[in-house]
Amino acid sequence: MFIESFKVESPNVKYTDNEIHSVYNYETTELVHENRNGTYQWVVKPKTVKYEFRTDIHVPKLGVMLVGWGGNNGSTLTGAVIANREGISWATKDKVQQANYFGSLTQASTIRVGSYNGEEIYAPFKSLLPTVNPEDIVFGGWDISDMNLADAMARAKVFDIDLQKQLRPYMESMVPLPGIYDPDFIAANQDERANNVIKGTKKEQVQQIIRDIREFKEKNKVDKVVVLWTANTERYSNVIVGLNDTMETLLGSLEKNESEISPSTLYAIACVLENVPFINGSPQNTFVPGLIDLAIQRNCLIGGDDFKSGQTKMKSVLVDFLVGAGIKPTSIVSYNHLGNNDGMNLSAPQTFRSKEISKSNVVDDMVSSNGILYEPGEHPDHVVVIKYVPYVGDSKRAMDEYTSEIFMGGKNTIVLHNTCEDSLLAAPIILDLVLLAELSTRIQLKAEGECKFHSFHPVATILSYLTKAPLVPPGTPVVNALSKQRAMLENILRACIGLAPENNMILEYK
Ligand code: NAI
Ligand code: DG6
Repeated sequence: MFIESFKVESPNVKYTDNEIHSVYNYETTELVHENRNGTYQWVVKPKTVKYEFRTDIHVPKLGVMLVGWGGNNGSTLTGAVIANREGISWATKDKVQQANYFGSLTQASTIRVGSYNGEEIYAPFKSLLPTVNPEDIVFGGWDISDMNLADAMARAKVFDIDLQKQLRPYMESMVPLPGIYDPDFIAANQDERANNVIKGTKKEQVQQIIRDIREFKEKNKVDKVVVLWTANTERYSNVIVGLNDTMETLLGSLEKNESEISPSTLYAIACVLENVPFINGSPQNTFVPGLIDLAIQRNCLIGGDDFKSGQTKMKSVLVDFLVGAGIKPTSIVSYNHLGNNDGMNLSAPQTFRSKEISKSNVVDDMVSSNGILYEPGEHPDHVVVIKYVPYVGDSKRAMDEYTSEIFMGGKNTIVLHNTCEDSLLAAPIILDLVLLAELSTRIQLKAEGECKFHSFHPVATILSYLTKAPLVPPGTPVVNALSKQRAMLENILRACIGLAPENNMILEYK
């Protein structure tokens, strides 16, 4: 059964006019590897840590500035939110289609609240805590192409033509601000698109981005801004001691106009200096160590990398299932072909390499979780191929072959073929990223023994469900398995309203 909303009544939870305050017992374990009577053994000690959470319930008026606003993802997300807001429906050859948010965790998924009269009760994910309504977001942003959003939507060829016609009047007047362009970081084939660029030194470019954010905020009367990179995939920046390895060297390199600071890092510097959350939806290492250092020093949220939309999402489900079932994946081969501008940009070896890295590291945690199947250091063969095929446009084809060793030397091969518009997978993920990033900046926590409440670590691991290569603070485990990432996010939000983690034990019926 589905319910729209609920309220928690507990001595551990207090709702005031300003916040939800919860006291939460975090049940965890402490591991000790100790010498007992001459032999080392692992000892596991269950442990409870008391936490307090405070969530500000004032939902701000939110501005979202997309870097690459005029691209396929940017124009698709903007059009989709308008279509939902305006209640637009359109004729397809099959039926009259209503706008929806399918594919968005926050807008279209549910959480289990409990059982009632023998029935499982579910509520919207977004009913856990007050979140911004997507339809209240003001969109804006930058693009190195000056095309207005209506023409950009037509260029993207993602939406049905009847929908495009209805959206055009809303989107014609939306024109991206000039962007930071450096041909050294993206494919040469993007050059003819770059007719809307910020001039000047790198420092001047950062200053312009800061001015843009301030003016956008002022003009649209928004309380908060989140910036998200959905521009072209860049090549990796070289990480060099003295250049970008610390906050000081990175800011020093900015002063010196060093060529190795990528455009995405420049936007990120501007955002962190302005205390505006910055999310990277592409695979490149925007967050060089110096930038992470800067974000930590300034306590400004950063999150990334690379939207986990299709093939990789499936991989982080399937490999988790196989390894969790005691089956040993030994070879994973993933082909993609696509014909949109992203595909064209990825046809250059350096940008492809960034994508290859983020698509390939995704099974590491699952493989290393099972020392029965894998020797230390052993890995499945894992190959990723991407080809540009203009004819298929945004309708990406992903083909995967998983070969595994099963019982008694047997072999199992699973083959998947997925076809769908890439931007229709990515747009709802962008929405979730900005909504959850905003929400997480309203949460404060304090563990027992800490004297002051503080925000989450600025490197936002809470967003990992939505990214292929989750950015984590130095020394933190990376979790790629999709079910664990979802559980982490959901259970943290549950803790904020004093609910236990979803443990699926259903003991009341055992
Ligand atoms: P797109 O090529 O259609 O859009 C990118 C836009 O960024 C273009 O309009 C381009 O002019 C603009 N741009 C490039 N450099 C810029 C800069 N420095 N400043 C401002 N604007 C700039 O690509 P699409 O399909 O929208 O994808 C965007 C990014 O998202 C790509 O990096 C892609 O790899 C990544 N991504 C996409 C996924 C999907 O399912 N669609 C999933 C995962 C990641
Ligand atoms: C080729 O794979 C193009 C890429 O931009 C991907 O479409 C995108 O990163 C989505 O990847 P995945 O693995 O999540 O489907």
